[in-house]
Amino acid sequence: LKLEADLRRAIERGEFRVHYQPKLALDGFERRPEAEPPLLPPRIVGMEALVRWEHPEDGLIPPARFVPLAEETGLIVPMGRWVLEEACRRAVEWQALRPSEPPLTMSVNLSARQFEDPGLVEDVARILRETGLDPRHLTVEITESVSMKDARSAVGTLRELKSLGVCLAIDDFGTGYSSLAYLHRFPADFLKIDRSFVGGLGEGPEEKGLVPGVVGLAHTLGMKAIAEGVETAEQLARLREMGCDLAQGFYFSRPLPGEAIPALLSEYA
Ligand code: G
Ligand code: G
Ligand code: NA
Ligand code: MN
Repeated sequence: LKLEADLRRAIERGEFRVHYQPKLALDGFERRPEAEPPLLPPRIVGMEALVRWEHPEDGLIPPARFVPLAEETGLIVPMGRWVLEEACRRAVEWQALRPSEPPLTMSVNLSARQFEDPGLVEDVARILRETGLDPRHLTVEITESVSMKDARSAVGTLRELKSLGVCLAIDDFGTGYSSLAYLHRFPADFLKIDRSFVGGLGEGPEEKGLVPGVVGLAHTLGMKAIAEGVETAEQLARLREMGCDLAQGFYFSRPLPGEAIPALLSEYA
């Protein structure tokens, strides 16, 4: 109960922080079928915004410990607006650091309550306008379970978001119960392979077969595949072999405070 009261005050007091984890393009992204190209080093092409709460007494609290409560109380909606605004502002700032590179993209997570909020599309449009971020450089991530909870109405909301020009990602794919009938109607751009599958790469034959299967499914549906939770060079090598487009994980970088990102960008330039 104290946590709930604290959470209510956290927005007014500005206690939320956003950390950012880079998304890297693997070589498969630009592979030409005729040539056997040398492997280019992975390049940072985007960031995922991940919220934290800097509690005055308890220190930095991870989202697993307060997002469910924020969701229950509805506080996730104003909190999410703040995260989105902060992330879009940062994206514009960091794009300016690399004027000759393709513009860095920003990904933001939306929970069920946010996704169902009738003001969502208007909020996203307003924040894009106010921050000046090109809609094409924003990706909204919703989990497979949120997208399938009421798949018919989800398709409608996804289409509205899409009509703003933003990109869409289906997060934690493989952990929910997807209907392939709906999945192929989702106007999504990215399919994020849950890290529990990526962690199994290099183990038994079943685990080995699953990830290329999902990469193939993404491509069949006209989406790019993103592997989450890449922790080892071996996992990265497997993912490149199977043509996975993008990767995220501790192997490249943990989520970092915004202040640390300019240095990270020059390290991977
Ligand atoms: O940051 P961490 O690696 O602990 O993320 C854990 C979970 O919290 C992830 O499932 C992620 O989707 C969720 N999460 C992180 N940031 C946000 C956010 O800004 N909004 C919402 N709705 N969920 C988030
Ligand atoms: O939205 P999502 O639930 O996918 O959020 C990503 C979560 O995964 C965050 O909690 C982030 O800190 C965590 N994460 C990111 N990279 C790795 C990784 O390589 N290994 C593990 N175990 N967790 C990771
Ligand atoms: Na996510
Ligand atoms: Mn995920």
